[in-house]
Amino acid sequence: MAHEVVRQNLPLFDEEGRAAAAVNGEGEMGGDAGRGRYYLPDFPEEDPYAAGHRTCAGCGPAIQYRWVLKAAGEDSVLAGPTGCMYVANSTYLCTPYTVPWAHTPIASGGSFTSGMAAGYEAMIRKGRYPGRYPNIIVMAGDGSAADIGLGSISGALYRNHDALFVCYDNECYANTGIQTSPTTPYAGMTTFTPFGKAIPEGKKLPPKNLAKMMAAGHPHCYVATTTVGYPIDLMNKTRKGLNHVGAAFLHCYTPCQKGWVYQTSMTVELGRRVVEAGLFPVWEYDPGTREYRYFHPPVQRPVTDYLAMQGRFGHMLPEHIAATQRAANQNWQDIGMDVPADLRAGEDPAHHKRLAEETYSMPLNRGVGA
Ligand SMILES: Cc1ncc(C[n+]2csc(CCOP(=O)(O)OP(=O)(O)O)c2C)c(N)n1
Ligand code: SF4
Ligand SMILES: [Mg+2]
Repeated sequence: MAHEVVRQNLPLFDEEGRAAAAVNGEGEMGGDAGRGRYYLPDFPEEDPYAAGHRTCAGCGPAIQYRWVLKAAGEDSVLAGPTGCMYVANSTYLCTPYTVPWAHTPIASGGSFTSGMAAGYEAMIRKGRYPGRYPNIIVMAGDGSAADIGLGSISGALYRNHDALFVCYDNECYANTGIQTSPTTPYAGMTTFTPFGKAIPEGKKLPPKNLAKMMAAGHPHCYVATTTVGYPIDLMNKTRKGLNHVGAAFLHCYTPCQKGWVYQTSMTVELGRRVVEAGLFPVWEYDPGTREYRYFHPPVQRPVTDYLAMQGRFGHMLPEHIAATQRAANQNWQDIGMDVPADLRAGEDPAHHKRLAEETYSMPLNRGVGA
């Protein structure tokens, strides 16, 4: 006799005024739009990713892991391909997980997770596993999900296994010493893309559009992008992906303090600024209607507000900043937003040269001449 596979249905958190709306610290619509701090009464107390890991202070992937697992809850099983979030979370006799977790080779996150999903389905049908179908999640780095393990994740999405496939994107191969990956942004300095006389911008290529590729290539899947700057959005998209019967893919922007060189307290701030600078569009793709829904941030910033916070962009020349602003402006247009005049002006290298001279040259020259 075949037993029924009972699936979980996780309720969504109230997002009103938290992720998308413009709210100030007092909870009112205000001038410093979208930058409030919020109390979430239904925030889960359970912490399947507990204290006790060994990631760097301010590690974005660790924040993402914690929130994804808070949203998923205790009835979950987890896989982690090789990368920082394998190595730093599985030191001998020390682990932050309170749920079952397994390491997979970097190339096999998708195939391993397919096997888990098919295994649970079969065991439940045969009456050999008494529980509900668990939340089956794999969280792979960008080196794994966008590069070495891309084929195996694409295969799992294509075959539509009922699991959530997450890419925690710290825009580099962090664990082996901050090497470039396909999602490293244009001009992002890594140990494999140093800047110098021959290549002053460091990285020459634009980042691979991983999530759009996943949505276009696997239109039956729930696909979404998010960042650690929007915790409720991240947790709700986790739950939507898990509630979707079939494969779901989540691409999450997660700053790497060590690789990007910024103040450790700025991880969540960067998660907002990258969106407000137009460099990481946040959206979700609904496989039912086959439509994209784009988040329109209430603040639009010049890319310099984002770049200036990180040492990995410190070498950029006016022409490189202008090229980055052009890419951001294209993103604004692609998600249906207007490009304000000051951001359009930023497409001209002379604009940045002028700004730099106004900001630094006069006080510096005065100091030297005195
Ligand atoms: C097939 C294979 N090639 C290379 C490695 C070495 N390696 C271990 S971790 C790692 C970095 C993975 O990068 P990513 O997936 O982005 O995770 P992160 O370290 O950034 O968290 C690499 C290249 C490996 N383990 N297996
Ligand atoms: S190197 Fe980056 S991704 Fe790895 S633990 Fe440190 S901050 Fe996190
Ligand atoms: Mg990485």
